[in-house]
Amino acid sequence: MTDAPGIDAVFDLDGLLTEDELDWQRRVRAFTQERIVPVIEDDWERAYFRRELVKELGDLGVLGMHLTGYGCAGAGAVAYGVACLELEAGDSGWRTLVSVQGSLAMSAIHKHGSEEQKQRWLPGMAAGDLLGCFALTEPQGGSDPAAMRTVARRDGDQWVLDGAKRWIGLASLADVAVVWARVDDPSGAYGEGAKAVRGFLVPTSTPGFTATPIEPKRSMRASVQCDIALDGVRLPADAILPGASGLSGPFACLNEARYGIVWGAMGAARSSIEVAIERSATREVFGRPIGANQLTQAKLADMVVEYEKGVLLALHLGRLKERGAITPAQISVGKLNSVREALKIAHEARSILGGDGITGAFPVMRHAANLESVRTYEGTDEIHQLVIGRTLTGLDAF
Ligand code: TGC
Repeated sequence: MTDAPGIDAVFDLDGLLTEDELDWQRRVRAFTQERIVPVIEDDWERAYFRRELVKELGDLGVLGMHLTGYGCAGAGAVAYGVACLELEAGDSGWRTLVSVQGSLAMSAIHKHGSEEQKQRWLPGMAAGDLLGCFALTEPQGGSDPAAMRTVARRDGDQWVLDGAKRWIGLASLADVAVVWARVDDPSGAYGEGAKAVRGFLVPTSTPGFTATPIEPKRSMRASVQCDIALDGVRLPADAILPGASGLSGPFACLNEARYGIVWGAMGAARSSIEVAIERSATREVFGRPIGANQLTQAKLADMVVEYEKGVLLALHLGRLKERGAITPAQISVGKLNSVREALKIAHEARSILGGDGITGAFPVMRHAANLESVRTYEGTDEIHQLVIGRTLTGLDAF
């Protein structure tokens, strides 16, 4: 370590947080430093998912931490965001796990499930004893869920699901999959029109459900993303989520996950900046530390400016969310900005590290590679630009 004052010398985010939020920050940061950082380079290199950490994350209270009841912590939106930032400072894959479990799978059950479904699944998921996944995206593309082909057919008092999903985080490890499918029910009893999109809770042990990890990946290597095949998956009538009809059901969950990314990506950015500052003070070229050069200082300054803007935007969105006043277009602004700027910051940090920056001795290439996934899932840059564009103009350009 060096004596370089670091990011906090310019700007003190902590002063804007409550005691409760600071407590979450301290605890999740300690977990990340003790349990993720020491092993992540090796895990990432070997494409190894460290399953035992899931239970530890449950014990820490971060799985579904922003939900209330059913063993969930009932934390505020900013506390959840801060936790995402700290986890992603370790690795995007671990923040992704918390997003998939808490913001997507648990949130779908919490928002749209029956009381019985909530009692059955949520306490075990909050504790980290059960894993969930969220199966929306299909092989033909993720940007247009309205083109969904997976079908749920009513057969007597059962549902039968057929179709395929792709890029589904944790699917091969999950106990339950939240599967979105187009209901083939001419009676119209399960949604206005015969083809409403509905959610189903599918225990992954159900015959006909297969999840296969997608390999090899050059990103998110310490995490698991899968193809899912649904071949005549038979479910009881009460497997349907009663509270969601239409695409607004899954989109409401995507809002939660996208919000977490607004904060999380800034964690990868902070980690990249910290290592660049450290290196600037210790690496000497032309007889002095590289941080004494104007070009290096300009890079560091620009990185910190974007980091601070990103965190302030995340905090603003968090406070709006806590008041119930956040809109999807605002979340799009945050997701677009955070991931785009975090990627630029990681690349700039790599340039400050020189050749060493491409090695596994430093985290920046891992962050940059992971952020390519984060940039693509939960709405690409282009999708968020078009959501913002539609809000600005009132014109749909999809
Ligand atoms: P549109 O006509 O705009 O909307 C259809 C219905 O949905 C409602 N809605 C929303 N509700 C809540 N939150 C939002 N953000 C919403 N956006 C739309 C809307 O009000 C409407 O409701 P209703 O009741 O009137 O029917 O639908 P559209 O097809 O025109 O939407 C266009 C677009 C591009 C915005 C949408 O398709 C979109 O967001 N596309 C991107 C989808 C996406 O993010 N895909 C990636 C999924 S990532 C994933 O599945 C897991 S990744 C993590 C992992 O598993 O590892």
